[in-house]
Amino acid sequence: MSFLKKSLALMCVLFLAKPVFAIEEDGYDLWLRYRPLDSHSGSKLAQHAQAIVYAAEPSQTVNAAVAELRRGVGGMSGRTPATVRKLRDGALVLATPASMPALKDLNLPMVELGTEGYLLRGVRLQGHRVTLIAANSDVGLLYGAFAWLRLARTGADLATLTTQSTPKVKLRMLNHWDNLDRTVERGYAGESIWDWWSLPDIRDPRYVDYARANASLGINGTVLTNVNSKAEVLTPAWIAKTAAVADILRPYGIKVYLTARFSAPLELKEASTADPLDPAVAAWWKSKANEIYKAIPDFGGFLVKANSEGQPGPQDYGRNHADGANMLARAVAPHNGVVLWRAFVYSPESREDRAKQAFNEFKPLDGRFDSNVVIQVKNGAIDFQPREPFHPLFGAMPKTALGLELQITKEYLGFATHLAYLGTMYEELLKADTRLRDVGPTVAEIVDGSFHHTSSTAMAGVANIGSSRMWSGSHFDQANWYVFGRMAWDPRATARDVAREWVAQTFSAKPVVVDAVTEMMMTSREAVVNYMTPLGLHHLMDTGHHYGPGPWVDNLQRADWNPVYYHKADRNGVGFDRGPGGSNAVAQYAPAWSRVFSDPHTTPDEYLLWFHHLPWDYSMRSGKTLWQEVIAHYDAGVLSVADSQARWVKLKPSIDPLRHADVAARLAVQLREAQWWRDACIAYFQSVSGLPLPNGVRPPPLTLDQYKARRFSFAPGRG
Ligand code: GCV
Repeated sequence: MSFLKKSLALMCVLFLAKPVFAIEEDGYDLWLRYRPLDSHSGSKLAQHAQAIVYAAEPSQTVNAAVAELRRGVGGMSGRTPATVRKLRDGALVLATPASMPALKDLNLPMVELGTEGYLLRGVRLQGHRVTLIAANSDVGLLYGAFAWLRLARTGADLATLTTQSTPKVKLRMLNHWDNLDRTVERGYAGESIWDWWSLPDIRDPRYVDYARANASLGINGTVLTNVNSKAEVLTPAWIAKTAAVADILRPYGIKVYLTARFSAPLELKEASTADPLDPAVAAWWKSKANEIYKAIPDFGGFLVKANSEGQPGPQDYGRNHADGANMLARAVAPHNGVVLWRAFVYSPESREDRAKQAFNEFKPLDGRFDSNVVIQVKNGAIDFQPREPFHPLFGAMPKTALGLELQITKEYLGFATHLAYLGTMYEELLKADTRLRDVGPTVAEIVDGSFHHTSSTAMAGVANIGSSRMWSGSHFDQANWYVFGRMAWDPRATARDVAREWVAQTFSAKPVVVDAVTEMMMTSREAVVNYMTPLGLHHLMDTGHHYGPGPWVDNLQRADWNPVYYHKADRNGVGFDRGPGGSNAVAQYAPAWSRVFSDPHTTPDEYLLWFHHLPWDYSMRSGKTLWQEVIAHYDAGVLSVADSQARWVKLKPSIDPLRHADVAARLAVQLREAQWWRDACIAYFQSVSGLPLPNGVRPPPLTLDQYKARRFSFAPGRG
């Protein structure tokens, strides 16, 4: 063979060996990519979806389900199924008892499915072998269609399919912290997705994709506006804009909600007070609710932040949270609306440990809220820190509907630049045993209502969605939206399973990719805890933007806004004493936990400095001193990011170049910033402890003053 021929042959081999990615992916398609399967899998898939059958006149929701199935099957197999009315072999059949009376011959467990559940099963129906997607409602069919596509994408055997699922939580909601000027408080994904200026006339097609993505997870409600939003959102112009969004989301089973500023009647100059017990105020809210429901008949209701961080509330008039919540609840009750009233409260005047205040205010009100009020409680008692013990209100209000609020956007876990998969954090919380009995209930059993037999159940996630092309600011942050939705549907889902299915749909279903990326995700949150706030430390971030370390900050107007309030580090030790000799926050937990948390020797290491102030030479379970252990955790956090970075490099041949490069760039930033957190915190704690660094520990490269001098006027996410 001539040299030229040999070179050409070699080039051909190299070209063929290199994976060819059909398109550069920018992340817009999320986990709903439906890229072509290999030809064998593609034709197997097509065999099970030779046509889509719906036997009755389709609603908008059924049309959405059919369109998704056509898009998905077409994308994955190259063959887009026709939509027909009559049964045929190999069809995918969408059926409710109303659309197909013959369903009853199959003796399916339809009652178990409730109003939103679905069932997927290969059956013989009137002589035809078909795959059935059955539900009691159109939205159940839509959820079933998405579930079937998910299973197809993740390699399930469609021939032997038999599965059913019902959501365990009734309200599965996103909370947008989006302002009316399109800034997003704690948003790291660009401007608000809601283009308020152009609504209601211009309806961005992206809203439909937003609805599809949420429906694919079973999310059925969205609060469009920030809990700190202006009262203006309740004026006619905004109601019209909200109605336009509601029209787009409705076919996907998603209701819209708005935030209600408690002082709205006063601020809009339509009342002389906002006192909830004043009949004129109650009448104002009633008429406002009527006005909204006229425009949006299925409006979900209001989310309220009251008497918290400067927001107005019933306490401004000497009333309590129940007075305020019930007054609003009565305005929406005739329309089946709900009031989600947040328990995230801490007072500017109180000198009580901030971690205790919500419990102190809400626990005495147990049983005093109307049935359409849900008290929305953050996962922990401070504020979405990388790790917090579960909020003591879970289990403490048996006569009240308690909803769970999680943060999907990563205000305290590295914004959209750090890779931190929150599935493990959510799972840790949901599985936490409240120990009200010898064993259980878990937080999940409180939240899904199974323990206290509550019917109004809710899980809300503070959205990480913006107008960024990749929606959540980074590819991996899409996984946090995804896992929130999957766990709101089923709080017992595991972080690992959800990660695996997300990776398979988002990057590739090849085991080498799924295994490696899942591993990166599963270790990522613990890495962040370690390089930011190990061993129960919390609230060490810098001021305002909350970007980067600021353990030295001690000059903010309110004591409980300062990191020094939380770590209390000095020459003698570190940590917040919440035991019986300290703030006694431990007493807010069930006695079994209270005992465990009262003693540093029984407190789990991960909560040690949350509950105890301990000397630097305190002897840890590992045999190290506390000082050595703190440093070891900081180092472990940095190392873990480096490991993930190395794993990602190896995946280069299996991931499309655009997304691979973007993630690689972010991991490089994360490694640099993990190092920065580690160095700055060690420099600070060393300055207060006066201790030498243990042998072999690398000293921070800069002086403490140099870390303190860093300023970030450009950091995103301020409200
Ligand atoms: C929407 C924290 C955040 C605020 C947020 C608040 C809340 O304090 O930093 O941006 O305000 O929580 O949950 O209300």
